[in-house]
This record gives sequence, structure tokens and C-alpha cells, in this order.
Amino acid sequence: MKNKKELRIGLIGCGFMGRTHSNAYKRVGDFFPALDYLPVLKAVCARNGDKVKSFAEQWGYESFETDWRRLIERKDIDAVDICTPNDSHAEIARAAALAGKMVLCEKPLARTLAESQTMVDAVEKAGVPNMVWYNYRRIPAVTLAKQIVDSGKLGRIFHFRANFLQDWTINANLPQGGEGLWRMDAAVSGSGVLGDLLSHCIDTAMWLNGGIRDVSAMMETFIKERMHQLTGHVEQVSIDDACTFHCHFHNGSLGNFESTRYARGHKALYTFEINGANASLRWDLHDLNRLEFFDNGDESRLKGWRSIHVTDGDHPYMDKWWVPGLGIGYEHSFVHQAADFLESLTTGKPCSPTFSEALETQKVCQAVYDSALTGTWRDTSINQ
Ligand code: SOE
Repeated sequence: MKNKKELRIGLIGCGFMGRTHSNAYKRVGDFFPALDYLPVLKAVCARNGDKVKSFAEQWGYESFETDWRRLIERKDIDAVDICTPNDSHAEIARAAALAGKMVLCEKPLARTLAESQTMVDAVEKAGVPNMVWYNYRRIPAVTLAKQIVDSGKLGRIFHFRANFLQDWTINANLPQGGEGLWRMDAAVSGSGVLGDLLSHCIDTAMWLNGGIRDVSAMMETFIKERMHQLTGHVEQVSIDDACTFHCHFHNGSLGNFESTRYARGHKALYTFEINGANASLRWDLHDLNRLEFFDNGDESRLKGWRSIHVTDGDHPYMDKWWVPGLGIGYEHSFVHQAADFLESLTTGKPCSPTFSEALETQKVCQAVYDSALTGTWRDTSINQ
């Protein structure tokens, strides 16, 4: 076995994302044996002592902390991975960078563009490797879409459309805020579906189709008041339950984006479609191993949408898993992203999306927010 260098991880936050990242660190060495670096689960941190202790035991962390400042001070941590609710991303990231740690952060980068900018400044000043977990780029079918777009096969691109649809907040009795429901509390999350769901769509869209120039948006909060879990009072709901926008990309194509938590019947339906002059592509998270492709250059009698089962050895990442024809899942996108980050430590090339790249997504989110509030088109070239 190759002599590995250690990347000692300090993970902060042990909710859903803490689990996806921990799983990635645990799996990556087994499935990407050629990597020079191997993550070591050094410490996990969360405020609730009982919870973090049992998380550490369950996932195999060597130790735990209940104060993130203590974790950042530790000499035996190389990389700080932020999986906390959005309101603490900026403070933790700045402190970690200042302490010279590499910083990985769950999406969205932060609640606002202004907060995000401070994070970019901090990692750039410290010169530390950094990355944001926009995991969907690393689903093999989505990575294949990127390869096809980059090959020029689509020709001039006219349209990009994406949806991210859920239905888990329709019940008016669902409280807001607190454990498990912080995504519904704007003070903590910064926004509703805009930062939580649309940010994924925007990241993928700009990766595939280049930058977005301007946006026109609308947002709606269908249920205006809910009980707050922490205060016990009925309080105003300030998140966007639904947000849609259309936009111009810099390449001249048009974009349409829709996200909502009120699409009854949809749990996490992320789809996108790209239409070019010569070909089109579409992808659907519920059938994530498939990429649909229409090539206008096909012989006319045989022309039609083909459904590519992206499980062959020459498909992105798939040579690392099973045998052709056997699919993989949501969690593998995080394993791939961990692998790419570890690889970047060997090559010295930044692992995309960096904080600086994720800031571009924040600019679009900010423009969408401002547009919805003012009812006007907004440019995305906003500087803080
Ligand atoms: C919200 O329900 C959520 O878990 C997001 O926070 C994730 O980023 C998304 O991938 C799935 O939905």
C-alpha cells in the first residue's frame, strides 16, 4: 500500500451534512486508492455534548469538541469542514483561515453576499486551500454533461432551465427555527429556497453554461406566520417558500429557474435541461445515473432522445466503483468531491468550486433577492 500523507479533518456540525461529509471521508480512501492523501477523522465538534459524543463514536472520530474555537486552535487539525447552519459559516471560516487551516464549507457559502465576501478575503489572505460542497457537479451524469458541453457538441446554447422542487413545508403547523428546522428561519439561513436549493441550480448552471448577467425574479412566502421552536411564539416567516427567476447568461442564452418547497409530490426533484443548436441534454436527480441526450446530427429515421446509463468505466468517476451497469447514489457525489479535494493537494490546483467561485453564485442569489424585492431586473456584477 502506498505511503499516504494524512489530512487531519476537524468537522464542525453533526447534522445531515455532517453525515454526508463523514461518509465521504471514510469511503474515499477505499475507492480512490491512488490518492496521496488520506483523510483522518481527528475531531468532530457540536454544541450538544451527548450528541457529538455519540456522533464521534458512530462515525469513528478520534475525539470531539463542544466549542468550535477549541477545535480550530488544535495543532492536530489540518482542515476545518463547516457543516453548521448558515449563520455561523462566515465566523468559523474566517477564524479557521486565520489559524492557517484549510477550509471546506457546506453550501451556500453564507447567508449574504457581504458575509461571503469576508470569507473569500480571509482564505485568500491566508492562502489556504478552500472549497464549497456544491456536490451535484460530481454526480457522474452531471460531470458527463459538462464534458459534452465543453466538447462543443451542443453548438450555440439557447436555453438553460432548472427546477428544484420539494414539498416538506406545506403543513402550516410545521414550526420554524431550532434543530432540524433552521432552514425555515431567515435569521439563521439567510433565505429560504433561494440559498438552499436555487444556489445548487445556479452553481451547476454557471459551471455548465458560464456566467449569468442579469436576473428578474419573484419570491413568495405562502405561510406568513409559524410557531418558532426556540421562542415558543408565533412569529413572522421571513424565508422565501418559493422563488423563480429568469435571466440572461453572458453567452446570450436564456435561463429559467424555479425552486419551491410547495410542489406537492416532489421530495427533492432537481432537474436541468440545456438546449443548443445541435443537441440538447437533460438530467433528473430522481434518476441520477442517467443523462438524456438528443443529437440533431443523428440519422433522421433514428433521431430521438437517448437515455445514457452513466455507469460505464469510461464515464466520469465510474471506474472507481462497481462494474458497468451498476449504479451509484447521492452520497457518492460527496465521495467524488472529497477525492477531488485530496487530489488538488497533490497537484496544487484549487479544487472547484473555491470560495471565490462560490461567491459568484452568491452574487446571483443577491441579485435574485434584490430583484424579487424591488420588482426590477438586477445586474449580477455586484461588488461588496
Ligand atoms: C434541503 O432539504 C436540502 O437538504 C438541501 O439543504 C441540500 O443542499 C439539497 O441537496 C437537498 O435538500
